[in-house]
Amino acid sequence: MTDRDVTDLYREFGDERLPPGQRETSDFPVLSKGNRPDPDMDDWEFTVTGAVDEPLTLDWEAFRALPTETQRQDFHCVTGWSRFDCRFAGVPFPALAERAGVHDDACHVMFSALDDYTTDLPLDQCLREEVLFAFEFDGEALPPDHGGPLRVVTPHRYAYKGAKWVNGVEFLTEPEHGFWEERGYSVTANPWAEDRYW
Ligand SMILES: Nc1nc2c(c(=O)[nH]1)N[C@H]1C(S)=C(S)[C@@H](COP(=O)(O)O)O[C@H]1N2
Ligand SMILES: [Mo]
Repeated sequence: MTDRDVTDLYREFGDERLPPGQRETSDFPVLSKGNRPDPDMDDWEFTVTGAVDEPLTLDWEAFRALPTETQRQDFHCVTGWSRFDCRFAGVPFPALAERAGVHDDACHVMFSALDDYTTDLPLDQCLREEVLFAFEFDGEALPPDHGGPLRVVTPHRYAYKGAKWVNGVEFLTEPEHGFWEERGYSVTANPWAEDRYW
């Protein structure tokens, strides 16, 4: 498995690794809107729907057969803390997109999760190697509180863009908004531009 350090991606967006208005913490706080789901992995399914050539329904074994990578990434929460050097292993978003065959007119993505959380991002912000469907953190299975068995991580965006307990991706031809985006959080969520709310 390749091990890639993507902690320098901030250079694309700003001068400092720590985005403005953030403070660094060595903890990994847990932020969830509700209860933690506890899926039975024999029934677990991941779906890819919308503007694709091949809609997919993958069980855990099929999902884990996708290409994987380990990355060192930073994690920026919109409430003001950042955690440097998280090691996540997962499936890069572009690998999943390629497998499904995304239509040319797709421009946006909706992620959905087992706790009914949803979050959306423009497609070009998802088609990046560092957007991972992560199943491992620091060499161990991703802890349930942090979204295990599977979550999204978005080191170039505030962490609310990373759906914990993710179980579906929909490719959209028009933007739609997710749980926090409907409640006034930024759709773009660039930490170096402090796109927090709108
Ligand atoms: N499914 C789901 N994903 C979620 C959330 C949630 O409530 N449900 N909270 C989001 C928010 S607001 C943040 S800051 C991060 C927190 O991730 P953590 O609990 O691993 O720190 O998860 C995001 N993903
Ligand atoms: Mo958050």
